[in-house]
Amino acid sequence: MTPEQLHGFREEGFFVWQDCLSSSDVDAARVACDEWDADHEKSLASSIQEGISRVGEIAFTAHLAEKTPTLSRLITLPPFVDIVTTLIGDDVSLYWDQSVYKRSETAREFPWHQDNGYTPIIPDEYVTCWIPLEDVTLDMGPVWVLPKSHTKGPVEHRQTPWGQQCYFGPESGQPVPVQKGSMIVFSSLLFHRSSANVSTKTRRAYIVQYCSAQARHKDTQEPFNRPVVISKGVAVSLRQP
Ligand SMILES: O=C(O)CCC(=O)C(=O)O
Repeated sequence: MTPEQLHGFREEGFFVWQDCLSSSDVDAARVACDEWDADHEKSLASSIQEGISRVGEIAFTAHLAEKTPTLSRLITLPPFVDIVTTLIGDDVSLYWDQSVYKRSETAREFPWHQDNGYTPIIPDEYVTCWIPLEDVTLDMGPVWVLPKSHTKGPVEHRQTPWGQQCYFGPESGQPVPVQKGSMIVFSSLLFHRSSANVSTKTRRAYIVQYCSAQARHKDTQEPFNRPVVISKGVAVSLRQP
């Protein structure tokens, strides 16, 4: 990471790392995510809504890296190792990973939240990498951020039918359209949302989040116990089934 990127993360709560992934690595991730998403969409067809996923609108498909060699390789490529050893330390766990597919003409935005609003841990801050699986333009429902909002620390969230929400004010924030091969790196404490997809294409993204290997559940103080991906500064392979 450059000093400018580190400054962006600390001061603004995010930065975009331009052109850090090869086209072939992103294509391979997209092929894998497309398959998992197609399976998930089929199962959503019978339940309509599952958590915050809604058939024909938005699908969050989680824990893919542990069962997909392409993705377990992706999440320990050098840019990720650089980000997490700089921002978290030498012993790092996979907090969560998921594809997020927002279908064409999904009118509803995904509401303002901090990632901490879902499953909070100690230490509070962890790191989210939002990876577009193709160019994501303004009309496709990109991520919007509220710069510097991470400095508020963890804030209260309200459960809404569309997800946890922590901000109901007038600020619209800053859109972060991002091209294939680049990614958005942000603090789990940063307020962010994603807007409507008014394009004719499904907006496809893969998200991977990292936390300290010593992390604990905030409510129970129990160890968080997620797979270690960096040990003593070196990438560790996730075991595949
Ligand atoms: O990709 C999106 O549309 C929003 C996803 C998001 O903010 C999240 O999963 O925390």
